[in-house]
Amino acid sequence: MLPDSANSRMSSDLMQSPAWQALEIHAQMMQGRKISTLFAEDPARFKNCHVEQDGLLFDYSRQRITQKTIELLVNLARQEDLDGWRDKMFSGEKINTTEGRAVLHTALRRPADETVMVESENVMPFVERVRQQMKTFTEAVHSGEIKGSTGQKINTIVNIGIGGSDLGPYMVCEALKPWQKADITSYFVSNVDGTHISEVLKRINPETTLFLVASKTFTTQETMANATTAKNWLIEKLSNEDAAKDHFAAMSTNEDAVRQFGINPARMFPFENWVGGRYSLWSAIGLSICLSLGYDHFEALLNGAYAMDRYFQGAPLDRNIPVLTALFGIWNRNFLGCAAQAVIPYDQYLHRFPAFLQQLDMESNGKRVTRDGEAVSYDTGPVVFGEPGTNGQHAFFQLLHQGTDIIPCDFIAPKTSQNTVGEHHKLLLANMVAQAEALMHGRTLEEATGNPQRVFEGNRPSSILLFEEINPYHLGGLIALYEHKIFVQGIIWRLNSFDQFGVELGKEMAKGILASEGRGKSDIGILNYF
Ligand code: G6Q
Repeated sequence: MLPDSANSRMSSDLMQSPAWQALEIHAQMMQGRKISTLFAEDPARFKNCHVEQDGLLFDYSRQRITQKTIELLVNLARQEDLDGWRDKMFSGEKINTTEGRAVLHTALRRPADETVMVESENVMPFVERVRQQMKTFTEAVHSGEIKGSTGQKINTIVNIGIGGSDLGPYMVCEALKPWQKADITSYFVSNVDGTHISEVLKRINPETTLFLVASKTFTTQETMANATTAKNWLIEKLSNEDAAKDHFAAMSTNEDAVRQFGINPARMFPFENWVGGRYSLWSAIGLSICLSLGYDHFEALLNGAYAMDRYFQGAPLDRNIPVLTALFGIWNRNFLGCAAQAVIPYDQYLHRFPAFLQQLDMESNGKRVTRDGEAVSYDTGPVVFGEPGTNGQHAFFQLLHQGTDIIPCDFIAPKTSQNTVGEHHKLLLANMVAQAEALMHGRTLEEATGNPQRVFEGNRPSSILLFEEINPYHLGGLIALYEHKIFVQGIIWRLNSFDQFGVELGKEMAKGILASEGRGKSDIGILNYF
């Protein structure tokens, strides 16, 4: 039960609250303030506006903020009881109220000897049992102890899943390519467009392939269609009705459906409904990561995330990287009016990170009703998009520099590259810093020798996240950082970040349309042309 003061606060409008009002007044005072002037006024601005933590440097000196802004934003977080909500999440309270579920992706990376209670049961023994199941299976596949139905060693993994059961593991496997097992090739199939599975099936050998069906519900239309196609293909190619039992595994919460599909229950890797799809790469859904990279690297990923969890729980709010990134996001969205957020990794291996983050952020906080069911009167989650630098520079950065919208950027880079070739890494990092500086300084009409087309208004905010290197440990930390950023923003916007009713309407309508096919003329014009 929340204290009374909190209850009365919840029912009043966030925008009328003291902390929000103080920020409104501050925002008026900050109008017209230039980031470059803030630098000129404080030669130690970089020193004062960065945090170093466990191989990560967070430079927020190019945000349009002062220490006062941070103080007021922290007040807002306190007013919304961030500490209390954070503790509730970590301790297994059912903060996903619309679905009546705890939110415990953080339990998946905790050491086995810790205790996390859900409905008076410690979930850690279950978490550890599944981790051991994943480890044993991974090692048996790699050693050749587990073979295909014709006795051949498995050398190909095909993960079939979509949304949260695809984007996370796929992004991680791409990001950690240098750790990929030399004798394993991994594919990820998600789209119901038959092209996706067909292009993979063209390239693989049924005798040496293991299909992983990743689906929390095991009812998702796209995944079941792709899994069925894969199963039929396998049976036909191997002329063996039973082949699926040696060539399929499942990661799911739905044991009955897995059994019905014909997958050996011993090859089912379970997880619980307190793991949301987009937060599930740490669970059994990460089996494709284990098989692609080795269990030890999956463990390092978990450890990196766990270290970030501990830091998020313990660091003071005004020095806490996930909290600060969230607060700057709130400042930019609600007080500077920025409707989008770009995420630009200067690391080719992170090329799927923006796509992963799009789901994590937009599915979590793309909502217009509070956790109490009231319509919000303020803006919530921004549009999140990105591409790796430097590619993005030659594409949409035009709009970032000279467009009519101000779009804050997060730049992410490793200090050390996994591939030291000539001067490439120097060039890469120089480009990143140049973009951040150009966004901030812009170019005046005078500097542009009177040519208005060449004027950049500047004063556009950005942050830099600089990692020692992108390895399994730091990638775990990076993902957890963004998970917590999104959590903090959801708390401040008073949302339930852990449901996703917005993706369901279209799914239901697709079913209806499919069922109506062949029943004569449709009211939906385009259908008459299919
Ligand atoms: C994620 C969403 C969604 C989900 C997919 C796949 O948070 O809920 O992206 O992950 O729809 O669902 P299944 O894992 O149940 O197939």
